[in-house]
Amino acid sequence: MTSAPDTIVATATPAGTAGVGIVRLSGSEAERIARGMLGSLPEPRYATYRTFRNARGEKLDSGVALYFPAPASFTGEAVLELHGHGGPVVMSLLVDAAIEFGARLAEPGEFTKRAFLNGKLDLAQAEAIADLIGSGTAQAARAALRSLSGAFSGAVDTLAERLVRLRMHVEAAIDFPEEEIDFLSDEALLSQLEDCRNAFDELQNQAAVGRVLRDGFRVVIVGKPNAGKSSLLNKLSGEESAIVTEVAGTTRDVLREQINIDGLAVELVDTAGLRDNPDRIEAEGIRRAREALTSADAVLWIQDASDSDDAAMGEEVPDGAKVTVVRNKIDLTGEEPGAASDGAAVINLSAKTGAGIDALRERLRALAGYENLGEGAFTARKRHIDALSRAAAHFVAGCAALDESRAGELLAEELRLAHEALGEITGAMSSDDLLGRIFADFCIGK
Ligand SMILES: Nc1nc2c(ncn2[C@@H]2O[C@H](COP(=O)(O)OP(=O)(O)OP(=O)(O)O)[C@@H](O)[C@H]2O)c(=O)[nH]1
Ligand SMILES: [Mg+2]
Repeated sequence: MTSAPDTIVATATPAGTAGVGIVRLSGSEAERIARGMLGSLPEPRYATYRTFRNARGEKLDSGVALYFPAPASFTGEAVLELHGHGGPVVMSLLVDAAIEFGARLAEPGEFTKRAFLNGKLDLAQAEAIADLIGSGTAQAARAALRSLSGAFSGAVDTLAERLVRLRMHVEAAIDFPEEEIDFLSDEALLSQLEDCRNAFDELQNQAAVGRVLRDGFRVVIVGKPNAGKSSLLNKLSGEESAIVTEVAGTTRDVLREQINIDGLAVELVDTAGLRDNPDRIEAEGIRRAREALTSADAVLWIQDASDSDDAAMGEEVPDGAKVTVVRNKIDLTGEEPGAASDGAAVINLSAKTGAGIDALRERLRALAGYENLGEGAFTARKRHIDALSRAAAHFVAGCAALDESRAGELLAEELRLAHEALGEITGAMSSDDLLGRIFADFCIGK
């Protein structure tokens, strides 16, 4: 364990007034500062009632002091917590006193960073702390807690294990080329590659859902003017936030509403109707609508079912977007509400009466991967998704190199890069680790 040279201090509770406020210190000087501010060191891990004083011995407050000697603390360093009366002035007096005694103000996230540096948490777990604190729904909080307790890191480590075994296999074969090796006829290798590919797929899917749990699911509503986009936004959110009129071109700006579908945080985005020859303001609205489309997790293409001209989806929707065609105003056509195609890619509904809205909610849950969440869900971030897809891309490139040119060296190199990218998620693996593993497992030279 490395002990940081300086001792940091910060208020751990939110700014403002409350019954109790907590000032936290961490670092090698925490013990000395505790003696200074409290008169003597409290018994480790016992709540001890004390008077809190500054360097001149002036009484600042009194309350409960908690002392955690290193390494059995959140940061792995000596930690002192002062639970005082929760007012901003009291808190800043306590922080100032700790600084007089030699602490310095902590940077954002520095306590958690030290916990990471001291091996108390890996990177994904450290991030999960912030996600747990910031979670917007109970489901997101539960998922963040699972990440914090290591569910995500564990899954990443399991995949990394597979890559390590593969690398050992391939690199050992390359290092001992006495016999000509035909990788493509190596059944064990091929089945390991297959397992690895499946493991990548599964983890990428889980992480994508985890990202949605953390960041929410962005649903962009587009379509021709007057199709009923704003009416649908209002119906789904249960509020009259968007202006609805029979005038085509009513919405000219991008409107956002947060809704919660059974714990799934959804950001609904209403946009200006897409049409040719708009006026200047509307043209800007249409430009913004197109921009919103590029960041959509799902797109709702609204059509007026009572208008036979409004059928084409146009080329507006980006490739690969998850599109649902919503045929609105079925109260005018008498059509059946609900899914009108396999997999509910087309849904009949009425934003006016609400018929068919439940089918749309169901569809959005399914698109978000929310259906098969189960108890195993964990949160993930864009950083993790990016690292995962880079790792997967290297893995796939390695497999392709093997297929096309039987190039074991290229496979080995891509596997190394895949492993490295995975390691970024938890901040875990270095090439030294791998060398250690190879020597320990293979006893080369014996
Ligand atoms: N009968 C019926 N009328 C609807 C329904 N949905 C919307 N309308 C009407 O259609 C008209 C247009 O609705 P809006 O929600 O403003 O349509 P929009 O797509 O947002 O239109 P723009 O903002 O101009 O692009 C309004 O007069 C609504 O009352 C529906 O389900 N049934
Ligand atoms: Mg509108």
